[in-house]
Amino acid sequence: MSKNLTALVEAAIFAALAMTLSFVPDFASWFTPSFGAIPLVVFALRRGLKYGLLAGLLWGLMHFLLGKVYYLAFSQVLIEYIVAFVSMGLAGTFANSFQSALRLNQTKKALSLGVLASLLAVGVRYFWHFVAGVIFWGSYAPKGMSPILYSISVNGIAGLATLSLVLVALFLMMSPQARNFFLAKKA
Ligand code: 218
Repeated sequence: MSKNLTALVEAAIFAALAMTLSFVPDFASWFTPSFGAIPLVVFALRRGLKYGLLAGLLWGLMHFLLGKVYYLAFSQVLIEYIVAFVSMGLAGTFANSFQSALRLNQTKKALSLGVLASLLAVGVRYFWHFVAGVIFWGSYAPKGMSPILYSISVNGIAGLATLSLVLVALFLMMSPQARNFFLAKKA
């Protein structure tokens, strides 16, 4: 198989994996972390920005296929299921430097780049959920609470919880065997 085709197939597989994890029940309503962020960040660090963005897009689109979309308005759905999910691929910005550090056994440097990648991806994604929260979800705020404060609390906590999951996974994947999974790109 050509290299591009392999990466495309992997993007579809990782988007599907992320989507499977989106079926973890919302045990904490909108505070529930996004487990699918783990495979998405791992994949983006393996294949880079272009394929990472594609996998994010596919993950977002799968919500439509499987009826997992919370619809309040067209622009809200666009922001929360396309823009926000595509943003997860931004982790791929650091794929080259991350993989170079791994190849040189600079584990601490690799981990720092991984943290940066996760922070960017999860941060930008939840920024969009925050924006949508202010504009569209304000009526769900407790009585007397401003939509901005409500959205910051909900999406801030969910974003931080998601980031924690991704960071734990990344840390575990620094082991000498597991780290090889990241090394898909040319040196
Ligand atoms: C305040 C608030 N409540 C709910 C939402 C909707 N939201 C939040 C996070 C993630 C997702 C995508 C599905 O996992 C959605 C739709 C919000 N943005 N703000």
